[in-house]
Amino acid sequence: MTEPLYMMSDDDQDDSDNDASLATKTRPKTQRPPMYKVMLLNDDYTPMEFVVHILERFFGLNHAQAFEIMLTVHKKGLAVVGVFSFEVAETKVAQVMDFARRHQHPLQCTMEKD
Ligand code: TYC
Repeated sequence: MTEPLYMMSDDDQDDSDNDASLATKTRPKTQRPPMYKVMLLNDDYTPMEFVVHILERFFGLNHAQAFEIMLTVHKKGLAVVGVFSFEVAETKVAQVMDFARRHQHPLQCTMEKD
């Protein structure tokens, strides 16, 4: 049975199963913006507590979450810190890179399409 329009989930964008005889059930396809992963990279010099601080300050993580992600980067080489729109991701990368540079740490932060 076709779900009523008001019960369709956000990601159910296909209107092909709607009853085309009811004009009220047609609607234009919506476009979701592409999302970008922001990643931190490991290095041998940036202090662990500095990375934890960055994760709390710029990504709104609590201390335990920040410590966990920092340890993942330390052990695996990199980790995704969050997924954002292009402009928000770009801003986070710039904030992290600027803060690390001002404190003379070689920490690297990058983004890539999700
Ligand atoms: N590997 C660093 C150290 O041992 C810690 C570190 C963690 C550095 C995460 C960067 O993105 C990073 N001090």
